[in-house]
Amino acid sequence: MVTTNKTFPESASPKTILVTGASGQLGVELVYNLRQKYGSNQVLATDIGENTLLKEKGPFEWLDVLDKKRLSELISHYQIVEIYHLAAILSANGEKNISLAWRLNMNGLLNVLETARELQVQRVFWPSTIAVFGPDAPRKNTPQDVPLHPTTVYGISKVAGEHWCAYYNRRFGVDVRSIRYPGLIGYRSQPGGGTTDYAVDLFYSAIKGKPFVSPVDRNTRLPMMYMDDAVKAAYDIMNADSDQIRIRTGYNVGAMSFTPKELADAVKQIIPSFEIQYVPDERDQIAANWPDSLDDSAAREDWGWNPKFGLEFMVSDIIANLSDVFSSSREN
Ligand code: AKB
Repeated sequence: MVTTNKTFPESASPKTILVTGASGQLGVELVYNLRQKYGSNQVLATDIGENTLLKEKGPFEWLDVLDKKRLSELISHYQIVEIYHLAAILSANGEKNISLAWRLNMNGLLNVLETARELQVQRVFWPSTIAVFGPDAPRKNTPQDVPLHPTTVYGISKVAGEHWCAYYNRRFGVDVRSIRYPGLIGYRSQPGGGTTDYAVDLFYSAIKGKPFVSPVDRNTRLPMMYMDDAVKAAYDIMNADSDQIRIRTGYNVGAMSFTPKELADAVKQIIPSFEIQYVPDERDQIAANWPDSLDDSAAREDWGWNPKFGLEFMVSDIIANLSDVFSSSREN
C-alpha cells in the first residue's frame, strides 16, 4: 500500500493529473496553471526535491521516476488519468554525467509509458527538444523531418524517447503526445542545467545590476519560447482530439529566435547600464549544432499551435515582474 501525504475525495474528478519533475523550471509553471484550470486537488505534483510552494497549494508526493513501483502506486492511489512526464536531465548537465542522464531520461520515460499502458492512463505528455537536431539538419527554419544526429546524451535520449513514444502509441495505443521545445524562458522558476538557460540567467544579472558573462557566443542564434507559450503548447496538444495528433514522435514548435547580443540589446533598452561579456564555453559548442529557427507548420496545421509572445514583450514583462520580486524581497 502506498504511503501518501494527501487523499483525494472519493469522487475524484475524471481529470486527475500527475506531473513528474514538478519542481523544475517548466514543472512549477505547469502545475500552477493546471491547478488553476482543474482545481488544486486534481493535480498531483511529484519530484525528488521538495518544493514548499507546490506542497502548500495542492498534493505533492516524493517520486523518483526510476522507481516504477512507487509510480504505479501513486497512479492507482490518486486515480490518475493524465501524466505530464517532465523529469529529465538537460543538455549541459547531461554532459557532466552521461550515464545518469541516459538512465533517468530513458528508463524514466519507459517506466511512465509502461505504467500508462498497464494502468490505462488516458494521455501522456512528454517534452522533446531542439536537442534532437544535430549538424546534419538545416539550421534555418529546420523542417519537421530531417536527419536527427544529436551531439549530446540529452539529445540522444530524446531521439530514442521520441521513437519509444511512437512505438507505444502504435503497438499498445498509449496516447502519448510530444513537442520539441526550444529554450524556455520564465521568471517564476529557475532552470537547471540547460544550454539555453543563459537567457534566464542574463535577466537575473540585469535586475541585480551585475554584469553578465554569457557562456554562449554573441551571434549564436537559438529558438526560444516564453514560458506562458510553453505551458500553452503542452496544454493545447494534450487537449487536442486524438485524431489531430498525426505525429507521434515530437512536433516542432517555434515562437522566437535571438542571439545573446540581441537579447542583451533588448534588455539595455530598459536597463541602459546593463553590461555583457561573451566567454563561450562548452555550451556554445552544444548550441552551435542546434537550429536557428524551426518550421512548426505541422503543429500549426494539426492542433492549432499559435504562439503569442515575441522578444520585446517577453523582455519588458520579465523585467517588470522580476523587479517587483526583487524590490519586495529587499523590503522584507
Ligand atoms: C537545454 O538547453 O538543454 C534545454 C533544451 C533546449 O531542451 N533548454
